[in-house]
Amino acid sequence: MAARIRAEFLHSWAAYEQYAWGHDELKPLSHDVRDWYGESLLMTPVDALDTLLLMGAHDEAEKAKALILERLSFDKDISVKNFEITIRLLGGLLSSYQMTGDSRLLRLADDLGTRLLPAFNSPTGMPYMYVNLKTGKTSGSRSNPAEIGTLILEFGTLSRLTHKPVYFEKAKNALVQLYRRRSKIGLVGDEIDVETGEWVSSTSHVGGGIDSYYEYLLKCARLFDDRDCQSMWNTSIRAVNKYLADKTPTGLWYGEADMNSGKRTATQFGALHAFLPAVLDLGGDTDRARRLQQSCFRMWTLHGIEPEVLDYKTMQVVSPGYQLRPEIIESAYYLYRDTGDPRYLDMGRTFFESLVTHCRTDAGYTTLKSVVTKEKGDLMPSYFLAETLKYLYLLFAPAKTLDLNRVTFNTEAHPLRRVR
Ligand code: DMJ
Repeated sequence: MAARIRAEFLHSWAAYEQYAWGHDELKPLSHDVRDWYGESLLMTPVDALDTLLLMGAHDEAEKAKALILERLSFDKDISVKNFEITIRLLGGLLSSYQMTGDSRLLRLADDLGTRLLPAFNSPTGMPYMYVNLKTGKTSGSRSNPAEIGTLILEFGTLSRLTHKPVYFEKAKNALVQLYRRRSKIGLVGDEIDVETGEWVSSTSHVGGGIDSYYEYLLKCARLFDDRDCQSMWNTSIRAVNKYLADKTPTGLWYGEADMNSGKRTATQFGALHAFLPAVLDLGGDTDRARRLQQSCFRMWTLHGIEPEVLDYKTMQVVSPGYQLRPEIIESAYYLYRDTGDPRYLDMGRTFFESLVTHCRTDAGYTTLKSVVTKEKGDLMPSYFLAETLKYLYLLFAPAKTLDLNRVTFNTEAHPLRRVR
């Protein structure tokens, strides 16, 4: 299985090389490219480099690294999303630096970190959504917990490696400021104004816009031995389990509730929510993690591949696309490494066969517009190579390929090691 997954990774990488070399992302059906900001920031090569290294694809890794070192420049007059650039580029550069020891990758990370720092210059210290890489001009005062609270692993590691505490301090302050604004019952909403510190939306859930905030509370405690993060995680996960968890005839799910009253507002769960079994398991709650992963698997097998959003009460698809997302595979990987239960390998086989059957094209893999009709979209997001195929590969590869006890994955599956 590991060899088959590696072969599919190389099929996808070859397509990127052939049709999109030097661009952010490949559009596999049209053989066209997608550059997020008009000019390329090498999203796919930076995101994919540590997967190439882990899979032992030495020639491809060398070529990708050479491209990055030759062409990647952040001296660009573009306004970028702080969160996406941090998790994909800063995270990718840092893990590749730790894996290769090539200090030029760290220099790029340091330069990028410096350019992103103005994002934190809001009245509350919570970052604006966008920052211009050349001028430092910020925009986007309405943000969300995921974009505010998913920065500390990357900024913290950068601090440790460069001996510049400012990165860690800014990201930690943002996390604390957000946590302080939780409701009386301990939940957060899914939109907040970083200038006023007021919530714009009081809808609470564990899906997109909030998801990785929780992930980083726990992982910050783990990577940096940070007691504040540990205590913020303990308090937060208690509230999440109390108000968002929903035991139904179709299994355990985590739905939506109002952050102030705790009242259930919707019974929706989707591909992004499927990160939670991994995080619950990492936090020591294997029982809930296992039960939730069973529900996620049910969501996957309903139409032969998972929808973006499902109503778990009616089991009707709410949002039918499949964006080549990794979360459910990531959870199978954590659970397999923790429990050794072969059911997670079986799940992995199902995930892989579905991907090959429905998403494979002559030029890499593509998204689906609908898991019901299986109509294809036209994009291979960089996280497909950074995360989806990496977690799938690691699920089947010998455990020694990567010791999970010695790394902490950022939310884009870039493994970060502790820095003494
Ligand atoms: C990735 O960029 C990250 O995993 C992020 O946390 C959520 N969205 C995508 C994958 O689905």
